[in-house]
Amino acid sequence: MTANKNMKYSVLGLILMCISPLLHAEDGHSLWLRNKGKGSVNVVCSKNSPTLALAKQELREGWSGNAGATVNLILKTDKALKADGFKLKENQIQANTESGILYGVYELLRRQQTGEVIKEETINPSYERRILNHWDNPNGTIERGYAGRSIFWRPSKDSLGVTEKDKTLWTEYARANASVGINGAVLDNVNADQKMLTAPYLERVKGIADILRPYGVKTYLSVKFSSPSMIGGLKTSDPLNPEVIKWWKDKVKEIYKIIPDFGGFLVKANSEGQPGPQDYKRTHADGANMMADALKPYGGIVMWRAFVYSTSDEDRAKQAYGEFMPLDGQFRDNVIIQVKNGPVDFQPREPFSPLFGAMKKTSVMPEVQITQEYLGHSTHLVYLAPMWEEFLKSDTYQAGVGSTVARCTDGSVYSQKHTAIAGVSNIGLDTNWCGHDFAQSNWYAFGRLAWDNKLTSEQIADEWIKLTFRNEGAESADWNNNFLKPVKEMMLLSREAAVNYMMPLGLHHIMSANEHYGPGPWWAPARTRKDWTPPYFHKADLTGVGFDRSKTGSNAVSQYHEPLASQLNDINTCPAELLLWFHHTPWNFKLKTGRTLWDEMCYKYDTGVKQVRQFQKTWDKIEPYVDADRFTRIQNKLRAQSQNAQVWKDACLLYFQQFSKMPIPYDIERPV
Ligand code: GCW
Repeated sequence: MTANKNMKYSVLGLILMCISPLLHAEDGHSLWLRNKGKGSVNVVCSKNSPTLALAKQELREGWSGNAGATVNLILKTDKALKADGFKLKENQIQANTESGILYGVYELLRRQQTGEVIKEETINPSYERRILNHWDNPNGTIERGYAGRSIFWRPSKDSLGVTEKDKTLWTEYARANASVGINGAVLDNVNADQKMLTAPYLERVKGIADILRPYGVKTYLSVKFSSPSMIGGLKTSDPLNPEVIKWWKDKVKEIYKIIPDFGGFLVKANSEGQPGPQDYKRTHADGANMMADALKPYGGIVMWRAFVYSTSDEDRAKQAYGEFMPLDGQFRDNVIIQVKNGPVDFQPREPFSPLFGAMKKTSVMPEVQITQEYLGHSTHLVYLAPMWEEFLKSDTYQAGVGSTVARCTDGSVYSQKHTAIAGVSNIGLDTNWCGHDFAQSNWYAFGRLAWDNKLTSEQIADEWIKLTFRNEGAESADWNNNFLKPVKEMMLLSREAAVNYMMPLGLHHIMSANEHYGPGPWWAPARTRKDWTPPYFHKADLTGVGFDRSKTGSNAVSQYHEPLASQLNDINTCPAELLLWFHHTPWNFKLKTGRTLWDEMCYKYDTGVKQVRQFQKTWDKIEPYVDADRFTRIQNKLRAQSQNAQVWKDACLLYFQQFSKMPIPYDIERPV
């Protein structure tokens, strides 16, 4: 009996093992690429290549325009088009490059599926390089990853050989990226392992690059600055040492020999314990330029991160600006400084980093985080496009009114040889790729915004919902009113809801230590770095709460351009959503809403909780419009999110109340 049962299980196991590569692939197909075409199409293209073959195949499989139509794919040089750009017509896609044709195909198909107009248009991407940063370690784990293990790397005991299963998975990954315009992937963690530059790992990178190439996705690597001494047998990694320079040149040559279209390096140097040029009394520019010179002959770039801060007493939010501004103008033209959207660290809400627009003679690229390190991991439904839209549209005033972050980084304001944007990926081996079904929308949204930084989060949500959830034959008015509308509303509110129940009014970095999931405003062990502890950031005491970054405090406001600097500096003109970021504010300070700071804080936390409860109700009502699997999965996640929101509210209000010593207002539900 038992033997029989075991056998039954092992047969089942075997079957599962055989079909599991397909399972992920199937699911991959079903990301936002689940529509099958409704009609046949005749595709005319005089050339052939792996990329063009994909373009044709996508058209044939996804066509839902007029049946029997003919579509022309035309490759010809046109000055109005950038490398990946294309001219779109109902029955024609014209581009300078094969990747341009492929992007045109995805655009055409998306418009057919979402019902958007298809008129004659010239479409160019906002950024030349639209890159995912994978914080994947060679042993298969992912730093801040919440969707399972790495799709690229495996436990170190496993072989590095590329399997058919790998290929299927990477093909699905590349296709999903290409469909939203993502054209680059950094395959390993910025906390880089020197192993990545050794021959067996480079061989696997080649294997990955070969799969991603036809989809126009270039591979990049994060590299450890001290590689020459760690794996090259040199005594130093000093960037000005001739042997070190030669080591990098040789390494780059070795890489391009097997990956001719390799994109370049991403470097985290002298940051959170990582080695860097400062270890040898050299500057970031010395380090970045040395690598840039090695990559230059092959067209490669260096993305050098500005996420730096030390244990000094200086306000952590000010340090990157302090370190990088003096170097403006010293970097090679194939170096791009990669700057996180905010000056601290991917918090639910931060002002934009003051480096945007300020470095006028240096290419600067934004880094946003798709994985929800500080936004509820893969448990909370938080659609991040509103946050990125807010960030990209922030006016830096650096070159007059309208110098938005988007325009200061995409080449519209300053001439940059290269432009780029990076998103820290939320992808893993989980069957739904991102842990939470709605987290897929953040992968999608990153790609769409990287392609067009003027898109609204609403339009992106609209597209994504239609592509991901609209069933064949769904009656459209009914579906629009009862699914699209409420779900879109929920998505659009979700980021503000998270800010409300986690860190409203400019509060930041008050999460629990290490995991960065729940609340922890009290966490401050004696021997920990102060600038990692929440009390360093919220500075709550009997007089008030918030970090004084005004002129009377750390003066971080001075890093912003006028008139913004003065607006932020004055407690009466500083926007309420950033109040406690810039001001230590008295508990009874009156806000524009008429409430005191304490009452407003209570109100915000409570609003956040209520918003999530509303999301639960919204979701419960849409049950008839979605398959049972996704319905239940998301319902369960929302339940957890709702409980978590309550915990955040109770914990934070009870913690801060010991300082405010004020009662929870009567119309706010009291913590239990
Ligand atoms: O957000 C912090 C994370 C670290 C991360 C670091 C960085 C990769 O907590 O896990 O390390 O930022 O961006 O370098």
